[in-house]
Amino acid sequence: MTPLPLTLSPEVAEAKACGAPIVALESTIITHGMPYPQNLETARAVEDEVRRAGATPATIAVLDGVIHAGLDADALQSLAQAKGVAKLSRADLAACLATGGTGATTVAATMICAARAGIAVFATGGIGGVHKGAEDSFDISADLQELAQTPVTVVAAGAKAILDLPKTLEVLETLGVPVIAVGQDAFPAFWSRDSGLPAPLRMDDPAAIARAHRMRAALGLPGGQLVANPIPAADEIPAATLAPLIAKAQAEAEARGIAGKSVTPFLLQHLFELTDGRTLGANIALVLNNARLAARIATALAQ
Ligand code: PSU
Ligand code: MN
Repeated sequence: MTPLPLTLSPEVAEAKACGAPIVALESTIITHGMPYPQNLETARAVEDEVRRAGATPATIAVLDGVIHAGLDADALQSLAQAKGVAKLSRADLAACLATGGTGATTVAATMICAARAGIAVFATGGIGGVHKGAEDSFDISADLQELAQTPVTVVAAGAKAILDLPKTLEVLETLGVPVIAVGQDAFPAFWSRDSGLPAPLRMDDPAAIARAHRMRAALGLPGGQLVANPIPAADEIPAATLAPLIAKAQAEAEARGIAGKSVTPFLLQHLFELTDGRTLGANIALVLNNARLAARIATALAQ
């Protein structure tokens, strides 16, 4: 059998060897989700936040045909500055590895790589989901299917508010993915704390979330969990402020015929411009908040 080209950074290898808590982090948020240099500053700050909370960060990307779990400073820097980096989801991973390529991993691809590296907890900003207008475009993120089949607990501030959140929750329910709100009953909406939709489940204790992760395995169920952690109140942008801007960005994407992998990066960039950078500030705050919670869940899981 072809061996999997997977390498752990020294820090991650050591944590694994002693069973210490590890938190996976994705790289598409760096290459496609935020502009330079805030993307690099955020990637570093998120890693530091995980360390401060007592866990080891493992930022995941594919470099020259090898999956890396844990990136050194040079790799992080070059990914953050590179233009035209491939955005790798489940469909792209094997081809990229087989051809010696380089690419950033989405939530779906990061979950796959984390699972292969033996990492059970992953923090990001917001997962992909069902896009507005999906009844015509059929644009549904591969992140949802991945949550149904790969056993990683993903901490996110809900799904991005550019999405059709009711449909996203319906698909997650159909796929049997537990969606667990933390500290409130409502499903959060990325830059805003409340989507106006109830979350199917609520758990306020990281240890309970870790127990539920183990219990799924005990049941023999594949797949992970979506932990929906609301953005801190001080950093949120009210949903009512964003709604007309999201509609504007959405209309612009349709007018320009943006499709496929480009949709999410286009909408995020457009909202950044329409809010004079406010969405970026909120995005950074919510990722840091998710990193802290993920470290606590990973710590509970390691005990
Ligand atoms: N979280 C963020 N910003 C991002 C993403 C997540 O705060 O840019 C990325 C993740 O990699 C996620 C992807 O998997 O957006 C979703 O892309 P798509 O809708 O094309 O599946
Ligand atoms: Mn898509």
